[in-house]
Formats: sequence, structure tokens, C-alpha cells
Amino acid sequence: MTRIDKIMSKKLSKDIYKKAYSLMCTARAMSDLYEENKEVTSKYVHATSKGHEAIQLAVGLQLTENDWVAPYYRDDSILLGIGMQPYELMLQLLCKKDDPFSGGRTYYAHPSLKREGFPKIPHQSSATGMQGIPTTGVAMGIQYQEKEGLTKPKRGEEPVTVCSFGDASITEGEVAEAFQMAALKKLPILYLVQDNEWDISAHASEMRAVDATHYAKGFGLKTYTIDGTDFTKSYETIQHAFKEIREKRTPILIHAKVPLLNHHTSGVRMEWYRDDLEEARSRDPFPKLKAELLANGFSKSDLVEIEKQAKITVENDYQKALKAEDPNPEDLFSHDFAPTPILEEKGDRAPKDKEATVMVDSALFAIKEIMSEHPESLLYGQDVGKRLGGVFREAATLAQTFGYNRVFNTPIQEAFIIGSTVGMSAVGLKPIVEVQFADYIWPGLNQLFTEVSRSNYLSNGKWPVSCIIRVPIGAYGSGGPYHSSSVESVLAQIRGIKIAYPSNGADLKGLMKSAYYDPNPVVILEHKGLYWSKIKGTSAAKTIEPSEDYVIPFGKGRIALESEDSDNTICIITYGMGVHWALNAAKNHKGKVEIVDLRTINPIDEDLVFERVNKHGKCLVLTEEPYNNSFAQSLVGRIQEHCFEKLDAPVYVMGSENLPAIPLNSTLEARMLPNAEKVSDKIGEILAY
Ligand SMILES: Cc1ncc(C[n+]2csc(CCOP(=O)(O)OP(=O)(O)O)c2C)c(N)n1
Ligand SMILES: [Mg+2]
Repeated sequence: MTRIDKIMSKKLSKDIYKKAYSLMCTARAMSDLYEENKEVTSKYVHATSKGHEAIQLAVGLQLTENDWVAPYYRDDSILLGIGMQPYELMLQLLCKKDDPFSGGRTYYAHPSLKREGFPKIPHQSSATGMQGIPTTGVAMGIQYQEKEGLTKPKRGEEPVTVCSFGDASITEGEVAEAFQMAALKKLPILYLVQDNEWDISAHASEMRAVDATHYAKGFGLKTYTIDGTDFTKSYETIQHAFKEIREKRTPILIHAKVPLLNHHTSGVRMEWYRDDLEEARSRDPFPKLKAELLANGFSKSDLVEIEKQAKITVENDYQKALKAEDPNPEDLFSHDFAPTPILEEKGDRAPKDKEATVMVDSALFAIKEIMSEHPESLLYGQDVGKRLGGVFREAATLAQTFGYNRVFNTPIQEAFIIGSTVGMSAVGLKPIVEVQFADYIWPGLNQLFTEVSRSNYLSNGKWPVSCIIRVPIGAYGSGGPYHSSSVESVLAQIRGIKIAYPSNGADLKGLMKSAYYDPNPVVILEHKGLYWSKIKGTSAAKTIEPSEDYVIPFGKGRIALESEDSDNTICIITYGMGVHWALNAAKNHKGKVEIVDLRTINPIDEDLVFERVNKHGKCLVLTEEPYNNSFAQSLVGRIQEHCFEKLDAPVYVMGSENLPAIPLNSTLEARMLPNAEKVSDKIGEILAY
């Protein structure tokens, strides 16, 4: 040990200080260079870590390849700390083809990484605070794997998850769901809150009654409050917290106070509104680290040399990045979905000597088979656990069969239920989750749109989210305004998710299985009125239970009724309850009606639809939703465009009345919804056209 090492060993090793200083110089040089070249670098908006570097490097330098991290947009020093090169970060700054995170699809310091020897980074969005739930999902997945014995990390190498936030982002409601679950389940996660006391231009004094430390304590989280400009203190606190999380598998929140020394982003400049810059600059971590190194045996010339090297690297990397290739227009189309192995219908749809079973049980049996075969599958949602097995008993007995680690209740947190699948899937699990009623999917919709649906596309194919989201849906006899709604049009607007809407048990089972093997997010809409075939005219939803290996590919419709006549016939394109209304209505028009059951809403079987419409020349698209601006109405548009020359009548749409809610009173409900009689009348009208 040299004399210098002996002095340093009181604090951190010389090597760590050197790395930290070199990277802090690099981060500064990058931030300065971006500013000097703002005409070029600000083509795409970006933010830098200036002022936040010490705490960020303390984290980045201690993450290992076993760990997971969710940096936010100001965390370019975390990225340098884990070993990303300035050149690589600049490829994203300039939206180049070889941007390692997204191929030019998303902003600077919005990482996603799956690279050997590096900590893993799931897709990071720009939505403030929204990373909390997916990242807590990672920690929940790690815990599940350890409890089930699917992973057996060596002592001291247990994975840690880091979720980084700005101070203002934790006022988002969804962050509370994440904190709640981490504390409740004792998840191995470190929440890092970098408190610069600024939102964009709104100051902490306008934004919060208590700071991150006091807020987190309310959830039962252990906290450390530190000066995030003090590198040694930051490093030691992170070291201590990581050790604690690795050993005790427990969540911790570190609240690090830092000054923001750069613009909020390249587009929102500090000179417009900051009145505290002098005070902020007095807390700059850079001179502090410099002084610390000088006091610990480094010479001035050592530091000058490190700084010089950093500047040269940054300048060279910038010149190289400027010349790097841009994406091609055709690159736009890759990775909307990851390829699925299920491309055709397989297995026995109606095995002999079996009796018909209700649709709700077909789903239950499908999940039982999946969970028996695949230890990486688990089921969670509100009330799906041991006592009830779902409010529709659609998960009955599963907790007893598979244990409470694999089937469990969640708090009332639709955002967490949906968004956590991003993290669960990232660690290699296959979560099956449930939203209790379609009416309550709205609090989860943000996670579905912002995080789940875009992960694969914006990570350039690295992080598809494989999950099944079960959603009981539809009107089933005086369910009223908050237990009857249809939501498929809103879901169909979200690109990057698949949607099934089966009308019977066999389809539900085959699609559930197919969804399980699909590497993409799938929403399965399960009509409550069809679960037990209790509603008059829905007995066709009861089917023989298909064989265990039965699968139905997404995007393949089914002819639910064939027409017999050769002229003046109509085809009805529908799904879910619409299939049953149409089947009953068709009895009044013998031989005249063909029914296409779409089975999946995204992808949609366009080939089948156009072929059948062309054959009949008359078509009704039937939905349970209010029809204006609906998925059904947009399908009508597509049909007119593709089948115009073969049409003998306008393509009609029929659905519920265009009103905000389905009233509770049964007379009003009946007036609101389509039914077999109304459909029959409409068929008569179209046939007479
Ligand atoms: C959900 C959402 N709402 C608003 C924004 C716009 N926005 C971007 S950054 C920001 C301020 C975030 O402040 P903080 O979390 O403290 O991070 P800082 O920029 O101070 O590091 C806001 C409001 C956003 N990106 N996402
Ligand atoms: Mg802030």
C-alpha cells in the first residue's frame, strides 16, 4: 500500500476517487459542449446532470451486472457511472441509428439496456414519476423468483433495483402506489430522490407540504437524507444501502439534496426564471470533489491531466457522433410487436365425451394449466387471492392450489396492477393480472399507454412486455353505470398492445393460452354476461372445454353462423356479446345471415372481414359500445374503403346509444343497449335496402 492509498483508505480508494473525478469531468465537459453547440445539440430536447453528478456517480459506480436501474432524464452521470461511453450517449442526443438505447426513437438519457456485464435498464419513458411502478415491478419479480427458488443469487450478489426520481416527480399519485407496494412486500429496491427543489419553474415551496424523507416515512419506508453534492458521503450511503438491501431484502429511500446548475432542459432555460443560481452554484459538487482529491493526495497536475483527457474524449466523441448514420425511413416499422410463436390454431377445440362448461370455468382451467406447467407464471389483482378467488370466482381455488406467492391480492391500485407487469416481464416472469371491472381500468390506462405499450418499440425491441391483463367487461343485467361499461375503443387506440374479446369459452381458453405464449402485452376482455350464460340467449357461450394444447392465433376470426341463401344475404361483423345478439336475431331471417366473430380486436382479421363482406355485399358492424367514434365505426370506414365496389348497401354500424353511462334502472338499461330484437329489425332494414 502506498502512502496515498493509506490516506485514502480512511475514506474511499484512490481508484474510486480517480474514476469519479474523471467521470465528473466528462459529464461537465459534455454539458458544456452541448451548451456551446446548442444550435446543433438542441435540435432534440435534452437535460443534463450538472449539479447532480456526485450522487449519480456514487450510484452508477456501485451498480453491478446483477442489478437493475431506472434512471430518469437527468441521470446522464448514472449512465457514465455504469460504463456507458460519451459517444454512445451522444448517439442518442443526436437521434442516430446506432443509439444503443432506442435507435434514434427517444430523447437523450432515456435509456434501455440489456448488455452483458452491465446493470439492466428497462425502457424509460419521459413521464415524470411513472417509472416508479414498472421499476417496483422489477423488484417484485426478483422477490418472486427468489421465493420460488427460480433464482439463487450468491451471498453478496443479490440483485438490487434502483429507481431514480426528481423531487417534483414524486408528487405524482402513481409513485404512492409504488412506495406502498415496496413497503408492504419488503421489496429489494432503492428509491433515489434527487431534490433540487425545482419542478420546471415551480418551486418546492409551491409543490409540497413535506419533503421526500417525510413523505416516504408515511409508507413505512426507511430513509437516508444526505447532501448529494458530497461524493464521499453519497458513495458511502449508497454502499451501505446496497449492502442492507442485498442482505435484508428491504426497500430504502435516499433523499439527496442537490443544486440544479443547468437549464431544466435545453428548451426551458434557467435565465428565464431562476432566482437562486448564486446560492445553487455555491453548492456545486465539482469543486468539492476537486478539493477532496487534493486533500487526499492527488496533485493539481494529476487533476489537470484527468480534466484534459475528459475534454479530449468528449470533443472527439462529439465529432464522431455528428458523423454517425441517421436511421432510415424504413427503420420506423420495426419492433411494433415481438414475434409470437402462435401462428395457427392447434389442438382439439372440442374433445369427445366432454360436457359443455361455462365460460368462466374455461378461463379458470386455462390458467390452472398454464400455472401448473410454468413456474414463471403468477396471478395478481384485487380480490383474486385466497378468500374469494375473484369477484366473479374466475380465479377460484388458484391461490389454494398454487400458494400465496403465486396468486395474491393487491391493494386497490389499477396503475400498479398494470404497470408492474413491465418489470415482472423484464426479469423473465409471465404475469397474469386482473382489473376487477373494465369500468376501473382508467386509473391503469396511463401505465398501459405510457409504459406497457411502448416498451418494445422505444427500446428498439429489447424489452417487450409479456403479460396478460384480464378485464371483465360489459353489461350483464342492471350492473349500472360503474359495472357495465365497454372500453375496447379506447384500448384499440393504444398501439403496441393486443386485445382479445372472445364470445365463448373455447375461444377464451384458446386465446388465453395463445396470450400466454405471446411475448407482447395482451388485454383479454371477458364479458361478464357470458361468464355463466345466465343471460337469456347466451347459451352458445358455453362450450366443451378444449384440450390442454389448444391455441388460437390472434387476428383470426371465426364464422359463427353461415348463411344458406345465395342472394340478398348479409354478414354481421361483431364480437363478444354482439355474437349472441346476432345469433338470436338471425333466427328471424333464416338462411340470410352470416356472422363473423372477430375474436380479437387487435390484430383484426381484415382478410376474413373483407372476403365475407365482398361475398354478401351487405354488412352490419355490431358492438355493445356507444357507436359514435367507436372501434366498430372505424371498422365500417375500413370496410367501405376496401369493399366499396361489391357493396349493395351502405355499411351500417349498430351499438349502444351515445350517452355517457349505462343507467342502473333496467328499463333505461334495456333502452340503452342493443338486443336481439333491435338487431333483427336492423337486419330486416338492410336486407330490404
Ligand atoms: C407526467 C408528466 N407530467 C409533466 C411532465 C413535464 N415535465 C417534465 S420534467 C418536469 C419537472 C420534473 O421535476 P423533477 O422531478 O423535480 O426533476 P428535475 O427536472 O428537477 O430533475 C415536468 C413537469 C412530464 N414529463 N410528465
Ligand atoms: Mg426537481
